[in-house]
Amino acid sequence: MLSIDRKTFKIAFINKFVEIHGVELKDGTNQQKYEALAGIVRDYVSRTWLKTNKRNNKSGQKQVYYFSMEFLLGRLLGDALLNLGLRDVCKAALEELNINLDELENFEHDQGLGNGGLGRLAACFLDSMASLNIPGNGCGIRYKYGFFEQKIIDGKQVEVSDEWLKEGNAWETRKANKSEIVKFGGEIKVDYINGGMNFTHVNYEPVLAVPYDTPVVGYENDVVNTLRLWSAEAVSNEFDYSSFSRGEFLQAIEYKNSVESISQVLYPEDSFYKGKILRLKQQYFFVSAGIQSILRHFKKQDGDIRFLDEKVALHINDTHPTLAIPELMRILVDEEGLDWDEAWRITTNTVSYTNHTILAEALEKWPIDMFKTLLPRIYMVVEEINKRFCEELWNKFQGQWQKISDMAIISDGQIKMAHLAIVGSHSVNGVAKLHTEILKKKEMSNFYYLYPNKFNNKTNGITHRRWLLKSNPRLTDLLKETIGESFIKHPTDLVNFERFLEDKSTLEKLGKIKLANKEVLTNTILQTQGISVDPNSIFDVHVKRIHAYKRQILNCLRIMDLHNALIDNPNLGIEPRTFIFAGKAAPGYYLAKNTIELINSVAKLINNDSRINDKIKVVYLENYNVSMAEEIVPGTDLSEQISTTTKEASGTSNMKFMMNGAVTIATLDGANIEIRDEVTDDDIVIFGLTADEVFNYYKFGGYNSIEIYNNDSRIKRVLNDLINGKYHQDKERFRSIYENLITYNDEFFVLKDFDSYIRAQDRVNTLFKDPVKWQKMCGQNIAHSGIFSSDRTIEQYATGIWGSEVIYKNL
Ligand code: 26V
Repeated sequence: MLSIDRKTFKIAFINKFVEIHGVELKDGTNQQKYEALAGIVRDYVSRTWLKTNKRNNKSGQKQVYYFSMEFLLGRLLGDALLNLGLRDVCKAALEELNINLDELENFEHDQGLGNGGLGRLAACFLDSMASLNIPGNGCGIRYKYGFFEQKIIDGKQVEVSDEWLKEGNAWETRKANKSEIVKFGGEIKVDYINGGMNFTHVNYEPVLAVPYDTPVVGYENDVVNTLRLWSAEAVSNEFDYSSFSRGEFLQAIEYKNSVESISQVLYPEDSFYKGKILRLKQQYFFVSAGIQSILRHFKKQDGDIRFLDEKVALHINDTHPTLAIPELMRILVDEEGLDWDEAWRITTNTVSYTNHTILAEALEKWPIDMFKTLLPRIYMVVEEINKRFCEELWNKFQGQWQKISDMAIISDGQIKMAHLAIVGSHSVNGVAKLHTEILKKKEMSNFYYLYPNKFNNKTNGITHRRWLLKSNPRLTDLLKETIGESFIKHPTDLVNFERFLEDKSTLEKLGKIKLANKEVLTNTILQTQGISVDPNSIFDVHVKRIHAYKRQILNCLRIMDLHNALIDNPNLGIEPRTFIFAGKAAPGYYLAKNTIELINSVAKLINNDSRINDKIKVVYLENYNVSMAEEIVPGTDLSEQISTTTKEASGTSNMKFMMNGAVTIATLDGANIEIRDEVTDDDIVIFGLTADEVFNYYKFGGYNSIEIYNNDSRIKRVLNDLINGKYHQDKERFRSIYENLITYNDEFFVLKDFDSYIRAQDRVNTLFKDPVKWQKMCGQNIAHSGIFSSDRTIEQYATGIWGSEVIYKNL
């Protein structure tokens, strides 16, 4: 932990400001002040960073590399200050200069290099690895444009590119001298030498992979790990100049553009797999660069390649980095000269894989032709892996041709990345108990039968440092006051808070904290949306990616129903509620975009309906991102986790809300089940179909949404309202939603769960009426949230998968 006093900090800040901007502080803009502040924090971090690297090199401890196409970091300044233990000093020093730290922090652009849960999980894991003193590094892509910015115009989502690097990035360091070459296309020349085969890649297109390193600061422990993101650049000497000299100017420019497009933009889809060649290029690009640099470093430290698996763990976040398996094989066999079996032993012992979804449409499968043309040598390696795997299957499942073809890595003209990931790694994990059971018993049951020991569960987690200490200082102070500070290093100590829940004054304080956080949110809603909401109303929050399976439509339909009920009976005994939505839809996902438009139309009608006396309000917050979540979560009363059971692998916002004392309304899906197990049925509101019921419908059929429509007058009314012009002068505007529910038999059981959801919401209404009871529920949620810290998750990965030591104590 750094010990820097206020005065030193202040002087360092002023000096930094002048140094980088060349003007006096009093003449500077807030943007410039932010940059100076980030600059000094970077300086403080750098010293520890260097020390950590040196220590790691010396200790020879196992290194973990977390490969992910996405790292959704959000802002870094606040986290760095918190983890360095400098937040209070910094705040005080800036105050003396009449600068407000919270305001300055807003000048940092969110680092939005991820779509949602999977990318944010990677970011939480980095924080936990550093804080637990695990030598763990991230490896990914430095997209020039992150996840698009969402504008809501006339109620509709419009995508705008995210120019997050426009003002520069204070945290990254370009390491040009650590660049690697990644080879695409071309042909493989085979030579037979001394009875062995030698493979040479010729006529390929080289791409220069340049790493940018970002520090990952551990919590008050003198550890700074590294996130390495790769940027694609043209290999200048070899290509540009030779082309220039031959007068092939355009060709040189074309080459440059095509190369740079690789790390240009993050794909904004997170559930519909499309076999885009550029995405395959992105995948090989960062995996190959990452592995080459890991091995280069390993050998520089005198590592013996035959013992790689003892010193290195490579983790792949979903199937996106699966090419790590054939790439490592290629290097071990072609470049290191190991025989296949030894290379295979090392590779499978080194690689482990996490699955994050069972949605069939998200499974990655690459067409052979595309794959082979782009990655000719890698394709040969995958073919060999497949051949040997199929031999294993033939021995095990003699005559069961269908099963063998179902399990093959290459079949139907495609390469199945999940199969390659399972076969080529020593561990396959799901992200919540139910999800892992579904993988074992259903989605991957054939593989589970073959390799039962590979499969394991690691329920997700969130870093309580960002999602409690940083984002909810008021609650953090109350917790410190009551249970002391041990929960910071041992989050399960939050359970001590349970004892204080009999104490009226603690409950009152809890209520006041929530109100204060809701007031902040109220203000943001007014500033950004021009809607005035009542902070004393129930803040009922549904924020996440917009997807049919997450069922924003179910929520919207019950709001429409509630509005009907209020019109019919203005004296309806409901607590005032503010319905808050936020989230982005994939640009090509029509139904999701239509859902956003519907919510906005419903909001417009309800917010302007004087008959209901402001009892309910609906808000759609534009451009949901990590920083916005940090503001919304602490100000939430009710957390909506209402996915169709079996579809949400885990969910992580459910954990964030819980930790901040929101009550959850949920289906028994993903980690909601484990949250229920922690707080018991008393302190969560559960509704809807169970997993078994859903599977039974899949197996035996029998669900008929029209029947429900015909038998439930409330449903009939709200569904008819979708297409009778009530919510849009163009009656056809929401036709797709209607058709989805009626004509296409409601794939996600929205109508089936409708009644049970409404009754659950009625229970919420009753509970909220009794503030003492409600605050107790909130407190119970906080007290039992410790297990959902990603420190627990990472400790399980470290001991159960990676074989790395976990050292808590400060160095
Ligand atoms: C999938 C695909 C498929 C094709 C195209 C691009 C693309 C990009 C990302 C993904 C990942 C989707 C899976 C995902 O985000 N799963 C979420 O993972 C969270 C962390 O484990 C988990 O909490 C969520 O329940 C799960 O939906």
